Amino acid sequence: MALDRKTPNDLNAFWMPFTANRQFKKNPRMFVAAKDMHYTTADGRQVLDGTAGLWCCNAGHCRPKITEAIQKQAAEMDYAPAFQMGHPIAFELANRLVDIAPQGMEHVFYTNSGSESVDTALKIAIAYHRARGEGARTRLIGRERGYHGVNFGGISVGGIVNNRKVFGTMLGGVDHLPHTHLPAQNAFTKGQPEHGAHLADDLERIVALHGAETIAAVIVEPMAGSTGVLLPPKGYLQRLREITAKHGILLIFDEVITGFGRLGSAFAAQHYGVLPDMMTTAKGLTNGVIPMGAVLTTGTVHDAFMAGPEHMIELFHGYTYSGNPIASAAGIATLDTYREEGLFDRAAELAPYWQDALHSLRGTRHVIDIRNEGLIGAVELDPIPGEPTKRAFAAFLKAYEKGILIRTTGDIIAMSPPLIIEKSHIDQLIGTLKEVLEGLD
Ligand code: PXG
Repeated sequence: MALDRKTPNDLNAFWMPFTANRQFKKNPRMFVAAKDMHYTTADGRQVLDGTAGLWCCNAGHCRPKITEAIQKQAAEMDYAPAFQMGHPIAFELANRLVDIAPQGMEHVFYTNSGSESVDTALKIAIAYHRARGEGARTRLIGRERGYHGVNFGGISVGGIVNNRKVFGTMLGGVDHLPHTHLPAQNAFTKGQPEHGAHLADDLERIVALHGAETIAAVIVEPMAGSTGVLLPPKGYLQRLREITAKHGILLIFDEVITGFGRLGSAFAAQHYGVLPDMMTTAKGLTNGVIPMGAVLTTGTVHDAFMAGPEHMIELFHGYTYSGNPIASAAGIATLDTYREEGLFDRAAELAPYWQDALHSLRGTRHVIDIRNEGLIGAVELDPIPGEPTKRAFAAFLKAYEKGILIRTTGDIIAMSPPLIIEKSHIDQLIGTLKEVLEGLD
């Protein structure tokens, strides 16, 4: 009974991820239960989930079909290897993923997280070129302010300075495109901004600098989430696709956040109408319930490996838990839930209401920009001079007190509610946030 255990005895042993540990442990915030749109706190309060956990519980919390699938699979076959052995459920999930993916995405490589999906995709990119006799193509191009998880490949191509700077030299041979945030031209744009497609042309400069024949892949989030919701300017992704194709460079979309309905389509690739060569996913794949990620590749990428003697392993890569049966069961039940409840369409239908609600915060104290797409929104605050992040974190704490869960990064408040959200919840979320902001120093 989770609710009986109001406070664990000692908070010292758990070194918490991406957390101000000392501050948290002096004044802990604990969730002990969740259902649909709400968390229950240790002191019995209901908190409206404005962030789908960490952008992952797209179907809401403790959904019966997913819970039952996990229970059933745990009792039937808990674990089976996927190296040189198989189990049907992982194949079934792969087929189901290909069914909802953009046409051309034909294969699925399983991982356990977004970070592993990213590192897997980067490795596949380099090995793909080598398999085709272009072994000099080893460079990887990311983008400033990009978030691609926390493993060494991901932080190397990533562009979030705090996630990189204390971790040494990382991967060599990496370069970065400029980010696409142009507040002077684009502040308060609803949806995709007009200005900035030309920033994709910087890839031509990078190609000229290094030589196309040394570049394996470009990886970007089609919509940058973690850095504070930066949308692709109109035409930007199309231009990236054209330039990468022209130079034989693979294009990887990191869809860890944008996958599974967040923007109103299964994937951002469909939403924006641009087909990459690979897509990295995690989070919403299992509704966040069991750790699982997947890299989707085109037939061309996959088929390049299917040469050589048939008894040979084609790709020396994989994880003990790749395609774990319980995770696969959770994945299938999650996709069933999305489909049966029409949640991707629901996100698209609610998007205009969400957009209007968010932009009603324009003019509220401290607000210097608002950005949105699908069921994602960001409200950027004017930082306290000399004390960046402090104002947004104060908003987060106040919001939690008032019964809503938001996320902050720097001085940006990000929201990404479960796709089952009702209009009344949107009103509560935005109304409470307005009160919080008006009350801040
Ligand atoms: N790529 C992208 C685009 C992500 O957003 C990862 C990779 C890494 O996924 P894993 O499963 O290894 O964490 C992410 C993760 C936030 C926040 O508040 C975002 C993420 C994770 C935690 C918090 O913005 N994104």
